[in-house]
Order: sequence, then structure tokens, then C-alpha cells
Amino acid sequence: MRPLPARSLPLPRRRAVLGAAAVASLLPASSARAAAAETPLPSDAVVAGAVREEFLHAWEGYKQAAWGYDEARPVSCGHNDFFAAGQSFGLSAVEALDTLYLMEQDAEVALAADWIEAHLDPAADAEVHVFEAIIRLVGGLLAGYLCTGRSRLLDRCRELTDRLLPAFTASPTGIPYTRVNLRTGAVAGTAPPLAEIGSNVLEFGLLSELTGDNRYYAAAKRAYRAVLDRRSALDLLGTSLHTETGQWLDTTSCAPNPPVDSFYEYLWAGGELLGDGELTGWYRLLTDAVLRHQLVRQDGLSWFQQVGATDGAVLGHRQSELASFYAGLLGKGGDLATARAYHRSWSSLLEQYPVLPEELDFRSGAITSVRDDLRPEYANSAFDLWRLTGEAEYKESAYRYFQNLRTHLRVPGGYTVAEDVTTSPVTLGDLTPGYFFAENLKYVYLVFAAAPRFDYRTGLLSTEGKVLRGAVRRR
Ligand code: DMJ
Repeated sequence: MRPLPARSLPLPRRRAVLGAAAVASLLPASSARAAAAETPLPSDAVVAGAVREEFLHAWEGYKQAAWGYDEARPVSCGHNDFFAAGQSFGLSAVEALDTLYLMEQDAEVALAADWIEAHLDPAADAEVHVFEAIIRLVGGLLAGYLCTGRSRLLDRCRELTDRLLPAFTASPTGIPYTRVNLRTGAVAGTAPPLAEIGSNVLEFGLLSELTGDNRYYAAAKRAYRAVLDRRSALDLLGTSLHTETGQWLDTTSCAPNPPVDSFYEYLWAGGELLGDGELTGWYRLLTDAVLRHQLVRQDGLSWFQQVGATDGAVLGHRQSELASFYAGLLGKGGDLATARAYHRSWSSLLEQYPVLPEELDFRSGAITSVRDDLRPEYANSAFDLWRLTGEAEYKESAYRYFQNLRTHLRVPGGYTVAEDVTTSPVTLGDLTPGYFFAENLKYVYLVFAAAPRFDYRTGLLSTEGKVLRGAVRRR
């Protein structure tokens, strides 16, 4: 564990390519803009081209090391089964589909879609993680269908979702089981955290719209309602619930950290995508409570503490890197001031570390997890805030993120996770997580590419970066 100086702004340890802009992230907005202006970025077209090149570098790495398997091990040239040992769903190909499409790589889209249609087995004898299967596979197939119009992708998606559905329908409370065997429908796992209960309303709602079958959307709403019914008098939620008894198993409100993060994201996004005002109302109710009880302003930075859901008592100061997406969500939800402040807190941490560590304790300054699992969340919020404001600061964030990734996590076989971001050089691991193909470089690309296949006005991305609205079909 490597302590940050407690109770003071972190001082820049390194001068990155974007030196002035990096320093600017510690300054008030006006100074930030002035400093950033002194260090012009390359042209948008140059950056977009470089990002596409890096995406294709990782994609080629996957094709070389792990084609047809879930994930590549780019250092050892091996592969990883993500869902179940000995079973592959070609996860990275599914994750990459819409990114390849947005980047106008049509031959690669066809290659991936052909493989999926021929080999992805929605009835595999595998016990899969329901939440992961929904955000990665169901979402990926939906986005692939929306981009390409290939109806077999939608057929696969529907069959897979039908086989995941027992996790919801077999539950006496509506709170889903965490795992299901796709062949037998046997369910298991009775302690889902909130992200796993709620992060399905986008995929299920959209699938219901596309198929005219309301069962998917109904299951998602039932699950959400089961949680809302159990909120505290403070309008706070705990972390996990029992599928069968409906009792809270952990009453800590840890938003926006995992494992509750995207539960809140899908309330806002579900309201947007599905025109469901009830979801929007729930988003506002719960977000107001999180801001009231958990937002902490410390030394010019903003963080979210953990509190007891029933009494609001402070329980911890853990901040996961995965929570950095929340700046974008707050902005989309209309609270730009808090969104800006929270994003800037993460930018300031990027002054200390070449890539963001997995977790810190913001009160003590200690880094409590030195890994970086090639995370996309900071780029996600940079994209969201750039789209909302058009401001240079967020373009700078996206570019700096890209530069740091390319400098520190690129290997000849693609991109990899880091075991320790506090060493110099960074200690590398050996995995390209599937979400890398759906998220990290897609967000940066969309900032710089003026992508003709993305409708910047209406586009809506899932928690896994899948384009669920706003893909412009090729003529
Ligand atoms: C992705 O699978 C999704 O973004 C999810 O919501 C949380 N984390 C990973 C990436 O870090």
C-alpha cells in the first residue's frame, strides 16, 4: 500500500505528455482551461486515427492468441474462459462488435458476427453469472444487431435471454438468483448485490421492444421494485439482498462503488431509453439521498463515503476506481457541478499514478488496491462530460487517459491489466478483459472521431459501453 499525502492535494509526481493540462486538473475551472490551452492536443482526426490503430492492435492480439475463446492473455499468448471453465462464448468478439462497427471496420464486423452466429451456443451446459451474461452477451448481441441489422444476432440474443430468465422468474421475491445453468435452467446464488439486481432493465426493456414480448421488461421492473420497496426511511439502500427471503444481507450504502454502481446508472438510463418515468423518479429519489448522506468534500476534492442505510452512520471511506463513472452519470442526471468536482478528483489522482489504481481510502490517502484491471470508467465519465458540455477539459481527460494506457499497458500482444500501478515501470499482468473491446477505446474514439455511425444527439450506451440507441446504419 502506498500512502498519498493525507489531507492535502496530491502533488504531481510525473510530468506526462499533457503537462500543462495535467496540472490544470488541480486548479479551478478557469485556470484549468487556460493551462490546457497552452498545450494543444493533436488534431481530432490524428487522435481518432491513433485510437483506432490501438484498438485494432488489441483486436489482432485477441485474434492471434484467443480467437473463439472469451478473453486473450496477451503476454503469454493464451486465453481465458470468462464464464465457465472449458466453455467459451467468444466473449471478446461479442464485446467488440459495435466498436468495430463504429470504427468502420466492416470486414472485422463480419468476421466476428459470422463466428458468433455459427458458434455461440445459448444452450451451453454452463452455469453462467447472470449479471455478466446480460451486460456483456445480451447487450453485445443487441448492439451488434442494432448496428448490422443481422437478425440472427437478435435470435441468439433472445434465446440466450430466455435461458437466463429463470434467474428472475424462479425467484419468489423478484430479486434474481446470481447464476443459472443455460441448459437446465437450474438456478443458484442467493445474495446478489444491487448492480446485479438492477443492471438489466436496458437490455431487457429493449429486447421487449424489439420482440414485442414483455416478459423481459416485466422481470427487470419486478426486480427494481423489490429493491425500492426495501429502501430505508432515509431513502438509502444497502448493498445486497437475499433472493428468497428479501432480507438485506448487507445494509451498507456504498454507492457509487461496486457492487451497487450500475444499479443507479440503469435507473437514469432506463428512464431515457424506455421513456419510463418511474425509473427516472426512482433515480432522483435515491440519488438525492446518496448526495445528502455520502458526498464528502475534502481538500478541494469530492468523494463518496459509505454509510449505514438506516441511520446514515459513517462506515468507511473506500473509493473504487469503478465509481469514477459516476461523474458522468451525475452530469447526465442534471447535477453538473457535482459531476465536474468528482471527475476532477479522479483527474488529480492521475497526477500521482500513471493509470488509476483500483481503490483508495480517500480519508487516509492509502491506496488499498494497487491493481488496475484495465478499467474504462474514467474514460466513460470524460466522454459523458465532454458530450454534455463540449468543454476542452474533458477532451484533455480522454486524451491523457489514452496516452497513459498506450504508454503503460500496451504489450506486443495487445493491452493488459496491471498487477501494480505504484511500481516504476508499472508491473503488468496478462489479460485483456472482454470489456476492453466494448468500452475503453470506444469512449475515447467517440470524443475525437465525429463518428458518422454514431448519433451524438440520441446515442445511449449501456454500462458495458454497448450502443443501445444511436447506431447509424450503413447505407
Ligand atoms: C464493466 O464490465 C462494466 O462497466 C461494469 O458496469 C462494471 N465494470 C466493468 C469494467 O470495469
